[in-house]
This record gives sequence, C-alpha cells and structure tokens, in this order.
Amino acid sequence: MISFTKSVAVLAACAFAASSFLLSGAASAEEKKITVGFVQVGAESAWRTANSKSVTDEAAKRGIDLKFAEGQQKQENQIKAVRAFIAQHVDVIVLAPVVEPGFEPVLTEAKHAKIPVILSDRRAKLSNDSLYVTFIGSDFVEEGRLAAKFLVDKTGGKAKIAELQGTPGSAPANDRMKGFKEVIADKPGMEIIMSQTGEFTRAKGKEVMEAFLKSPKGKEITALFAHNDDMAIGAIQAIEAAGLKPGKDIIIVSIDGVKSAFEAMAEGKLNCTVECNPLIGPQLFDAVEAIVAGKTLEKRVAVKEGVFTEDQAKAELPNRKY
Ligand code: GZL
Repeated sequence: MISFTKSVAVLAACAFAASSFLLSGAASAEEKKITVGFVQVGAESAWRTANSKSVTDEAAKRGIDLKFAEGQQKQENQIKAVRAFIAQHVDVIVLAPVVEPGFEPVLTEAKHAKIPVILSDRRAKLSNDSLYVTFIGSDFVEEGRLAAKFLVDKTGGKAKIAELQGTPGSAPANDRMKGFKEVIADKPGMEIIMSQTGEFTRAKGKEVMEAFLKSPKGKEITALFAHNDDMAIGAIQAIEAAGLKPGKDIIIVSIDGVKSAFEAMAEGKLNCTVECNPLIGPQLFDAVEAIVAGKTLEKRVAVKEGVFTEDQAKAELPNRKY
C-alpha cells in the first residue's frame, strides 16, 4: 500500500508524464498540421462564394491550416499570393487561375521550391504538366455543348442569339464558347448575332444586356446564352426594364446552377441552367492529404453535374446547396 505522501508524488509524476505526453502529442499534432496556401479567383459571383465556403469549411473540418488569398479577379494579385506561399513554405499550394496564360513562371518557382500545386476550378495554359499535380474542375466545353443542345431543342433550331461571355481569357469563358459553337456549327438557323463579356458579374451582365437591346440589331434577339447565372440574372433585369418578357420573348440558358437561377426558372424568367458544381472542397482536400501522404494522383479529377430546366425548378429548389 503506498503512503499518502508517496501516492501524491506518484500521482504528480503520472500527471507530469501525462501532460508532457499530451503536450508532445499536441506538439507533434501541431507539427503534422497540413498548411495549404489557397489562391482564389475573387468574389465575383454566387458560384465563387459557394466555392470559397466549400473550401474553407472543409479545411476547418479536417483541421488543415488554410491560408486564403482572394485575387479580386486580378492575375497580378494571384501571382503575388503564390510567391508569398512559396516564401512561407506551405505544404501545398492550390490555385484557381483567373485566366489561362501567364502562370508558368510562378508555378516553375513553386516547383523549384518543391511545393506541390493543385489547380482548382480552372485550368492554366502550361508548357508541361509537371508544374501541377492534379486539376480538379468541371468540363466547361461539355457545359457549353449542353447549353447549346438545350437552346436548339427549345427553339427548334432557329434563334438569333446574344452571348454574355465570362472573363476574357479564362478557361470557363474559352471552353463554354467552344462547346456552344461546336453544337450550333451545323445548325444554320442558330446564329450568334452579338457577343461581349459581362465579367461573370450580375452588374456587368445587366449593363451589357441593356446595350445589346439598344443596339441596331437589338430587336432581332430571340435567345440569350450567358456563361454564368449571375450575368443571366442581370440580363433578366435589363430585359424586363425594356418591357420584354425574359424566358418568353427571349429564351435564356446559362451555367452554374446557383439558387437564384432556380428561383428565376420557377418564375418562368430563365429557361435552363447547366450545373457547374462549386462544392469541391472535399475532393480538394482528399487530393491535398493524398499528396502529403506521398500518394500519386490522376492528373484530372472531374466534377459531377447535371442540367436543369424550368419545369424542374420548383421541385429541385429545396435540394440546392448553393
Ligand atoms: C466555373 C467558374 C466560373 C463560374 C462563374 O468553374 O470558374 O467563375 O461559372 C465564376 O460563376 O465566376
């Protein structure tokens, strides 16, 4: 039987041992905490907001130290942020390139610093794919094809189309246009009669649609292809202000599948949205953890998505997560 004083000493020793183990355990856990430098495009649309939330929520859930840089849709800000993360020796850099060209030099610096890079949401144009480990994002060309196929069906292959393009030089703008034009190429009745960037924003989409409607060919417009829902919502406001019925006088198809698109479809003001899933946080950090664990990854992780039309909107709206 241990005397009282001895038992206190034994307890104290056990407490010290336990606390030092816990501290060292905590320290090693802290040491092992993965640090990720995330370089986001900006905060230009509801899609982007949902994408950023998916990334920050998932990092918090997994106890990952996330350093978040918001690029304000400017490439120079993104390049500066990548350089800062290289200097901080983060474990992984995740970049959503605002445009395709111009990232080769800074990604080469990351490679020389032995910091793996994941491309998120959008691709960059690179001379070799050793500059990134994997690209996690949607198939924008297919999204453009799906948008065009809807419009061909809805209009019987006869439409004078206004196009609101995304950010010039960005992968989604380039590829959505490419896919859309691929489908209408052999449909002479489907003609794009005017096209301009609305920078993926609601405000610019409204401004450009106002100008379209006031232009000499404005009265010929029978359909609108918007590269994202935010520009379509802005355009709807312009169409109504011009005394026309969006979704009826002008058939509208857009891309993203954000909640406001479903609300507009439920009101009969938007006819179709092609889903582009922003909720890629879980896939992103699966890739980060696999890289840190030394595993090899596929060069491309596709994101699953669907097409929704106005007759599905009311039923689908409660299920929308973004
Ligand atoms: C697509 C994404 C685009 C969205 C826009 O993956 O890059 O950028 O379609 C967003 O809403 O601004």
